[in-house]
Amino acid sequence: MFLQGIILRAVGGFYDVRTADGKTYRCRARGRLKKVKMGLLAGDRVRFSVTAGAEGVVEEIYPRQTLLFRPPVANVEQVMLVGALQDPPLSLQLLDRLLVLAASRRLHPLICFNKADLPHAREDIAELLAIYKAAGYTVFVTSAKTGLGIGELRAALCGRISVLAGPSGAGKSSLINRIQPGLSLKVGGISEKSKRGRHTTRHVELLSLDCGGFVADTPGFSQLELLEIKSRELSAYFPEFAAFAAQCRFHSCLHAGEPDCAVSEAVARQEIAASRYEHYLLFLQETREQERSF
Ligand SMILES: Nc1nc2c(ncn2[C@@H]2O[C@H](COP(=O)(O)OP(=O)(O)OP(=O)(O)O)[C@@H](O)[C@H]2O)c(=O)[nH]1
Ligand SMILES: [Mg+2]
Ligand SMILES: [Zn+2]
Repeated sequence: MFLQGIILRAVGGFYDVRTADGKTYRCRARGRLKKVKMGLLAGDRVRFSVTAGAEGVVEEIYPRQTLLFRPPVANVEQVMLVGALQDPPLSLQLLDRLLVLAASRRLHPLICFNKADLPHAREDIAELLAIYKAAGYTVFVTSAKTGLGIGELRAALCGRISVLAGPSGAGKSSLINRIQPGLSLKVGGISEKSKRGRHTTRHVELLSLDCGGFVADTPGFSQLELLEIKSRELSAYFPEFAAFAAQCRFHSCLHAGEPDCAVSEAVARQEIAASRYEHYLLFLQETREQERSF
């Protein structure tokens, strides 16, 4: 009997494969499948044969739609970028960097500002929301502590494969625990279940949501260099630049001081947020330095 499913996790040479009806099979893999790029990964959609009860053998892996290296997960559709409004302080530069990285990997990015309950949470939250909404992103404001915004966050994750990414301490694991009670993910360095919690190890795991879909809790993108991004492509990853960029005098305008640059004019009129443009220029410099070093 052949079935189809998705790999939730790899455990010591076995793969836990979840079928659409919610059953999990512990599978081995055919030897030839080990030659697949990076091997079989969490998120891979596979065809497998059932050998006994809840055991099977993975026969075939379906083409991957996306592939993340760190953490290694296949078929991720969207990335929820989580930043705390306070503790640790929010870095808009890191957020903009992660937005560029997500877009360059063809992952749909979403933004979540967490810890809205903290008394000293940023006063400029309305401004932050305005900047990122104007840039075309979907933004959530949440508190894993009080439950604020959790329903909306859950709705955005249902039915899709998502990863949560962002700095350590932002509250990614806490948010997942709120969204799907019972998972007891390790939070703030202490396992809520036991000291030997599953998530003390570094392997990646897809967690299934009752509302459908899967989410991977990650320690964040550890690879933050804009390595594979070309200076020419960079502005395409700032969605709010597009409408203006078409009006620049030069078709090849990099929006970095060229005459009649409609993007920098829009910044001067405050139609593009100064912080976004500043980060664009910083990343542009980084990508150019990378290119020069080759
Ligand atoms: N006040 C407040 N504290 C929160 C909130 N969310 C998380 N925390 C606390 O922030 C700390 C870090 O939360 P985690 O969920 O472990 O953060 P993380 O993003 O998973 O961190 P890493 O796993 O290290 O990447 C813990 O002490 C949480 O209890 C929140 O909305 N409000
Ligand atoms: Mg965590
Ligand atoms: Zn320009």
